[in-house]
Order: sequence, then structure tokens, then C-alpha cells
Amino acid sequence: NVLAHHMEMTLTEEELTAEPYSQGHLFGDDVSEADRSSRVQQLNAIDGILPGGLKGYLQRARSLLKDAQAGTNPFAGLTPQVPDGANLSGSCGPGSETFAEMERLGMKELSGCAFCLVAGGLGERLGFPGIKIGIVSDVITEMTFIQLYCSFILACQKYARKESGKSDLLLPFAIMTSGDTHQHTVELMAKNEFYGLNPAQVNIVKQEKVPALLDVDARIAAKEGFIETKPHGHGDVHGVLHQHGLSKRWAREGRKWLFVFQDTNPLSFRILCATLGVSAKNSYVMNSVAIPRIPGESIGGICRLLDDKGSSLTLNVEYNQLDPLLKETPSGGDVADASGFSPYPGNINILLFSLPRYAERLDETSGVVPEFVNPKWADFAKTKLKSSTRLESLMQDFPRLCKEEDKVGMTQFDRWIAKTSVKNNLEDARKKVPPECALSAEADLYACNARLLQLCGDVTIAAPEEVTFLGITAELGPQIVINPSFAISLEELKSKIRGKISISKGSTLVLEGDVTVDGLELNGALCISGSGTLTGRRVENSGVRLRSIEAAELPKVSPSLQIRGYKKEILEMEEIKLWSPKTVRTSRRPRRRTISYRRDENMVQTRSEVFENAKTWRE
Ligand code: UGB
Repeated sequence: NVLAHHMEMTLTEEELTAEPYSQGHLFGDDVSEADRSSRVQQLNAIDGILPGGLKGYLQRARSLLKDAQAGTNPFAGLTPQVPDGANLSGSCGPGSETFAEMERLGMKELSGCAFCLVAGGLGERLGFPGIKIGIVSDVITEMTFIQLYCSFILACQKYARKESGKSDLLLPFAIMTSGDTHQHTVELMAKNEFYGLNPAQVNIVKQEKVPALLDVDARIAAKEGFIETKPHGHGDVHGVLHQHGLSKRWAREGRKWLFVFQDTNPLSFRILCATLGVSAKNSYVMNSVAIPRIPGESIGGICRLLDDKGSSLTLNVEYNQLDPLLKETPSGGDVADASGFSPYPGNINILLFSLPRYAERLDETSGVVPEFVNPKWADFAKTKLKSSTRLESLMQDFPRLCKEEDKVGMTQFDRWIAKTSVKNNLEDARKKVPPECALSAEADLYACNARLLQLCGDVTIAAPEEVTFLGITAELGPQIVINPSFAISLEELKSKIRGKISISKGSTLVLEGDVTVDGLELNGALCISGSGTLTGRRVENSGVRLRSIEAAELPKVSPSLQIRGYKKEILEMEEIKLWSPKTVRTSRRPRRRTISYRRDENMVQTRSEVFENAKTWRE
């Protein structure tokens, strides 16, 4: 469609030189014939792809660049206030009846859910050689972020199928990529057979880069035959979903919700059900997940912006704009209140939309959220740019496309259950609070899982201890992984955990599948999977250690380990796979299989299997 569109509307060199394009500098005498022709071709392709075409982009850029030059405050005339919203933190957080009620409500909504991952960012700040969704989330299971997200969608789908009685229900999953990440994402998904998802439910849609601009007149930058382009920001997600007809299709299919999340937060899905519950209860058109914000932290602050006519808009103010906005208020800037946190809840870009209204608003606006520009000036008078700039957009700016009657809300969670991510390179991570790097995200994941288990009954887990790898320090507790197949919500987790459970310091526990754990004393490493109940188990072995990687070895290990500086070393690990009595009767498979890994003093690993009801096993 895109191709057909720009074939019909070919812009010539003359048209691009004349107003309103005014790009004559691209076709000067110093430019070769071949380069000129290549530039025209690329600008036509860009024209066909950009919402509003090239002309619209240049006009918006000129206006925004002039405002930036004049120092116009985009929030002028607006007074920030702390917004209202649902509170599922502290005494209303996990473990409370309020939280449980929202989860139960939300679980009923899962069958109407679609998902969208924004994964177009290259992660320059992180310095990872590859796409970020390919980073390993925890070294114990070696699950990558994309694998984790797909597993969550599969687990939600399994639950939704049971709940709705629709055995062939597929929950749609869109991934927005960019020129930087598209090919690798497609390859990764195909190579891993879509991690168990049906390819028919997955759409990988690409956002296009936009032309880089040399000056306030929006003259486009080019080198030889190539037009310089730059990423346009995650705000493109709305336009891209609209352009590909996905929002409309999902609404037509009767889907109710769209859950949008970022590329490296392993906790995103832990708050899905409760957030769905809040949106359903309050009929929110958009619901932003928020956490207590540390002043100065690189996450936006959600504000209620009040104008002088008394109307207001609940909107994220991005972290680079928050301090200048708050400087004009009595607080004097982006500072803490008595709680020690910013009074403005921190946006973590987990957004839940009500699909019918979302699709309607995209139809009306083509999903183009207002852009901004962040030029770096070379001179005091702001006439020249240090380097080329471009327009950018933010996905959390969707309320700007809403109408008066659309309810925009937010849900406040405790940080431990909602947010951690891998965003910073090692040097920055050493200085930042929170570090937001691979070690901190992995430690936060284990800590979240430990806290969730502790909310399930008589569960004692050893306290975390300080560890340091590559100069980054984190509080690391027992390595507990709760696979999405084990539980998608705290409510589900509660139904899987019974009896007295204790997990000692340095232990590793992986919980997978349709399993109930009824009593467990763990002092070592254990992986439980399959289907059935494991009762009163005591496991004692040498377990798994996280070990520093020597400097000489570091360049040889995978990029996911290079950004960590540590790896796992399995000394001993017990793996128990349970089969339900029903399966045992029909297939005569062993009811319980125990696999042990053991390393001797020469580090030779042996694997042994014990079939506990081997007598009945004929295969
Ligand atoms: N992304 C795209 O898909 N396309 C793009 O062009 C750019 C990004 P960053 P940042 O929760 O920690 C956001 O760069 O600056 C994807 C919010 O704006 O990591 O940290 C990219 O792949 C901020 O308010 O964003 O800021 C990634 O998945 C706060 O919520 C996502 O967009 C902050 O994240 C975010 O890209 C946070």
C-alpha cells in the first residue's frame, strides 16, 4: 500500500526545490546526477510513509524549531498538579484485598486483551551490540526478554481460553520495530518459532525513521546519495498500529484492551491483571502504570495540567522537561516531598488502552501524537545547530488525541512489582540510582518473585546480600524464577503455593507449569515443572553459584554476559518433572522424574535421572 501510494504521488526535483518543501540545497550543482536521483527517490519513499507526508513533517518542524529558538515554554499557562488515580501500592498493594479484587476483575478481562511491544530503540545508552529484546533476563533459565514476553502472552491466552471456553482463542501481539531492529527481530522470532505463539497472532510492524534537519528552516541533511534519517521516538506506535489497520481490526474483532509495554522490563506483566481490573472498574480509555519517582530519575512525571479556563489534562511530562516546568511552581523544581519521592508519580510507559475508543481516536487523528524537538544549539543566539536534529514523539502523549469525555487515569504500584529495566551502560550504571542495568534488573526480578511467594502463605526466604560485579553493586537474594506458565498473577500464585516453604541463602528455585508446591525445604537448586502436586519435598544440594567472569574471558562470552560480568555455575541442581495421575494412567509415563546435575572436583558435569515409579513406565 505504501509503495502504491508514493508511486502515484511522485515528487520531482523541481517540486522538492520549490515551496513548501524548499529543499533546493539537496540538488545543487555540486551534487552528482546519480546522487540527486537517489535523494529524490528516498524523499518520495519518506513522503509515502510519513503520516501527513514530507510536507507536513517539514511544516511542523519549522514551527517547532522556531518555538525552540524563541525559547517558548511548551507548558506555558499550565499549572501542574498531582493527578488522581487508582492506588495499588503500600497498604493497597500486593497482599491487600484491594489488589486481589483488581486482579480477579482483571483476569476476567484477559480474553479481550491484545499486546504491543515497542522495540524500535537501539539502546545507544546501553551500548548493547544487538536488539535489546534478545538480552537474557535471568542467567538461571537464560530466558531472553522476548521469550519471557511471549511466554506471558501464551500463559494469559491459556487462562483466557479456559475462562472464555474458546479453545482456539488467539491473543494478538504486535511488535513495533524500526529500521535498526526490524530484520533482527524478524529473524529472532522466526528462528525460535515465535516462542510457541501462532505466527498468525503476531504482527511485526516497522516504524520509519524521519529526515534529520540542519537548521530552523528544516533543510534536510544528506551525504552523497543518502538522506540522513533518525528515529522518531516511541510515539510512532499509535500511527503504525493505525497505518497497518491493526487497531481497527482488533476493535472490530471485539477485543477490549491493548496493553503496551517496553523492551527490557521483566516485571511488566506482573501488574497486567491488576491494571486491567482498574481500567475495567473505572472505564479508563487510557491507564498509565506509575511508580514512586525519585527526583531527577530518567522517567517522566505524570501531572494534571490545569489551564486558566479550568480544564485539565492528565499527561506525562518527560524527565527533561519536568524540572523547568516545576521551577515555576512553589516547589522550585524536580525535588522530593516529605515522602522522599517526587510528588508526581513516575511514568514507566506501561499503558493500557480501551481498544474501541483507542481505535476511534486513531481513526480521527491517524494516530499522530504531537511532536517535539530537542535541538542542541551551537551558538548563544540559537541560530546554528551542533548536530542535525529531528522531530520526536512519545507514546505516553496519547491523551493529546483524546476528547473531553475520554477518561484518562493512572494506577500507582510499588516499584518492586512494576519496574526495573536494562537501559544503562556499565559506566552510567555505576553512577545512577537506580542503576537500571542487567545486574540490577536480574536482582530486582528475583526480589519481586521472592516477595510474591512470601505473600502466598508460610514462606520464608533468606534475605538478599550485597554483591558486586564489574563495579556495580546490587542486593541479590535467592535466585527465584516464576515462569509465566506457573502463574500470571498473584491470585494464581496463591492457589499454587501451600504448606510451609523455606528457601535458604544462595538457593535457586525455578517454578514452571501447572504445578502446586505443598511444602518445601530448599537448600540448593531446584527446578519444578510438569503438572501435578509436589508435596513435602526437602532438597539439599550444592546448588548454582553466580561467579565473576575473569577479565580475559569476558570478550569471549555472549553479549548478555558481557554486560553482566558474571555467569552461573551449576554445581548441583535437582529437576523434578511432575505428571498428573491422569497422564500416568493413559501413557504410563513416570509420575515423577528427578534429574540431578553434579560436578566433581574436576568440574565434570554428570546428569542422572531417577524415575520414582519406574515400574509402571514402559516407554
Ligand atoms: N522505542 C521505539 O520503539 N522507537 C523509538 O524510536 C524509540 C524508542 P527508551 P526513555 O520507563 O524507563 C521512556 O529510549 O528515554 C522503544 C519514557 O519516555 O528506553 O528511557 C524502545 O525500544 C519515560 O517517561 O525511552 O524513556 C523502548 O522499548 C519512562 O517511562 C521504549 O521505546 C522511561 O521510558 C522506550 O525507549 C522508563
